[in-house]
Amino acid sequence: MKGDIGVIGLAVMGQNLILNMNDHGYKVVAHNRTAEKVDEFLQGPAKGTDIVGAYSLQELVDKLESPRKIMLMVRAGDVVDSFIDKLVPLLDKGDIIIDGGNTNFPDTNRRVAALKEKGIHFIGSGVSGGEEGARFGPSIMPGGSPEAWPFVKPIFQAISAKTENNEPCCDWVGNDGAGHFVKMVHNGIEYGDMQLITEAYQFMKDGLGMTHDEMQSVFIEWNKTELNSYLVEITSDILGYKDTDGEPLVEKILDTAGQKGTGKWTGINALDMGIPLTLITESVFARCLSSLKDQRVEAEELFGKKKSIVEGDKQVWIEALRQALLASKIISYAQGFMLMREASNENGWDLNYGNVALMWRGGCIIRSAFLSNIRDAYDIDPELSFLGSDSYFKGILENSTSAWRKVAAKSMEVGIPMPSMTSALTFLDGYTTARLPANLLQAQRDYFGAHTYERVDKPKGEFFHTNWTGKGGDVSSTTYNS
Ligand code: NBP
Repeated sequence: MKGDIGVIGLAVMGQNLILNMNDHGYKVVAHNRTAEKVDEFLQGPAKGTDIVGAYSLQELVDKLESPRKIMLMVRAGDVVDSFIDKLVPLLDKGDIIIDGGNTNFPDTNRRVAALKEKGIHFIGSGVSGGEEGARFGPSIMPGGSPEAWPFVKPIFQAISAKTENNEPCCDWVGNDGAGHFVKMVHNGIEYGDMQLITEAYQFMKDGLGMTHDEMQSVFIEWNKTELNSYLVEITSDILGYKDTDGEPLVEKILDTAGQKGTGKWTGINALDMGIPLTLITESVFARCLSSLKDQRVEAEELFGKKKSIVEGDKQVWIEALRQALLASKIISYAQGFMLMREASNENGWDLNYGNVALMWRGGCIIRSAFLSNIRDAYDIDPELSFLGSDSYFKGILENSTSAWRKVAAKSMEVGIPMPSMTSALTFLDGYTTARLPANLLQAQRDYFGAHTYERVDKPKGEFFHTNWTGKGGDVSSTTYNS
């Protein structure tokens, strides 16, 4: 009997996805560049299963049922291109290559188009959930050649995480690089969620002077509220974890955050598309700032920074912080969905936002109860332009604004950096202000560069230039927005 699917790449993600596919009754053929890893896998974790090995790409291709489905779980970038180049001469028209790595979506756009010309279908799929997700049910976000989806769908939906209603956290996202785009935004949102939690932690630790056991209890309680999520849950575990000397391990970890680029890509795309994705971008910058450790240590001394004590009823502050965190999180998701909406319009992807929320509901790092509410919001209005306008989320934003402002103001007053929580509030203030000061900005642009402006008392699209000083000419610059 031939194999149902081939997987190339036997590192942590590949091995666990293969074992997951095997559990669901699929016969998997496993290949890896370094052939010894095939043997190690077959004699180790795959022992006693139906998984078979292939020591060359030709052997892999020969062992697969047509149309062949070959999934790459290798390092993103050139390695994917190199496998595609080697596979294509061995494949038949109608065969399917899937890239399940963390690929930047323009690469997937390019590969879908290039392989289409050769009659090969290509799927670029986000896979989230790390090792455990891959093994027992990840969130899977596939996009690319739609013709390939019916062949891959049963396998992907079988191995994916399921919601509490047993719906698979995997569905077709859209054409081209849509799957990898949605995975990129997922990772950006992950940056935002993590940053918001760390800001709450710093407020509690430095401002309120709470112990780690107290903070752990707070996160345990928060996890029983609308904030219920995987990241809040693991934060409570982390805060309770003691090193061998009985002290909290978290305080022994160097405070410089790493990043692999997906948050940065999300920010770059937001800038390219003109979407105010402030919270995620601030979260990326917060990681950049954290990496300036030596400079920060010197600057704290240079500026003689004092301890940031927050006075007042601790319980009242903790509840205010919870509300500020929840409201900021709504803004983060609202901005992320705005970015996906813009990308969908620009690329003709026709994204289904309710389905995206469903795919993130289980299996992935940002899984949370909150995503069910997002799905409900898009069920009510599939074209919702701002998540915060949905009645459920609007209610939370309105109820939390007062507490959110108190936390933001206090953090500024005592000097606790909370870039993401405060920028989220500023975004909401801007978004809900009908008249912003951009009129003055337009006047400045026209003053120094004859960039022209539109008038509130004239139809849109009519441009005016004023000779502000009486010395400039009447020639204006051409009007365009980049
Ligand atoms: P890695 O990203 O560490 O990739 C390891 C695989 O890439 C091995 O099979 C390795 O083969 C192969 N490879 C490398 Br590295 N360089 C190669 C080359 N020049 N030619 C051929 N093969 C090469 O594995 P991973 O952590 O399992 O991740 C796989 C993909 O999934 C990545 O794109 C990753 O970003 C993504 N992802 C990872 C996670 C996670 O939690 N780790 C989560 C979600 C997505 P070798 O054994 O011969 O060196």
